[in-house]
Amino acid sequence: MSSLKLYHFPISGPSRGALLAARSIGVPVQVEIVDLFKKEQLNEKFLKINPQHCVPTLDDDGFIVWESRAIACYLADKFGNDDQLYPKDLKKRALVNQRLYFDSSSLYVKIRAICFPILFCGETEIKPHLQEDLNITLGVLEQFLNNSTWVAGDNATIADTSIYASLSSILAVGWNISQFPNIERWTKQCASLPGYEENEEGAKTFGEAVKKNMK
Ligand SMILES: N[C@@H](CCC(=O)N[C@@H](CS)C(=O)NCC(=O)O)C(=O)O
Repeated sequence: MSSLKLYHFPISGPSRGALLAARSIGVPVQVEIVDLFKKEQLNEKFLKINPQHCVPTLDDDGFIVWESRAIACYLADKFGNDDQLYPKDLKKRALVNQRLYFDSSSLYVKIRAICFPILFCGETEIKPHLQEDLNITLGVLEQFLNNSTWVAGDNATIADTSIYASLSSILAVGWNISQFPNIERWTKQCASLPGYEENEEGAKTFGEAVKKNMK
């Protein structure tokens, strides 16, 4: 019997992104918590599994892969019941990939730039240029949703689970998205994603940890 283990920390947006994808795919994963606040990612045992010592990390019967979006793609390709979550059609897949890279290289990066210094470097305020930078990126997400129910088409894909996991972190900090009506509509829709509540719990803890350090 094969075993699928996800090394996970619920406060981490990328980690929640991989789990949210697994929940949508419907594949059972055994979740093993790596407590980043206790620096458990630096334990010798975990370093042997992932020398980059980050969560999420997937172990599929000895096959190890990390990077949340790579994990989501792998799980969807291997265990998806159909190709709705990660289309096989070249152009549809390219659009999902584009949104995944948008999250990985832009949205998540801007959110991290705001939250990391407050969580770990003693800062107590959000710098105005970082605030503006994130809102510019949210403007792009708003455009994706102009004529599209989900971020990459008419049904939810792993681009939605990834982007929602990122966005929910900053929403939990109290980010105002009232100037982005499409994003507001889409975030409400995301409540229908399997694993939504579990994601919200982790995002809430993340938001509280950031807010606790803010003036
Ligand atoms: N691009 C990676 C980011 C992973 C990442 O940075 N994980 C952080 C938590 S949000 C982590 O494990 N940090 C601990 C460390 O690097 O030692 C992904 O999407 O999986």
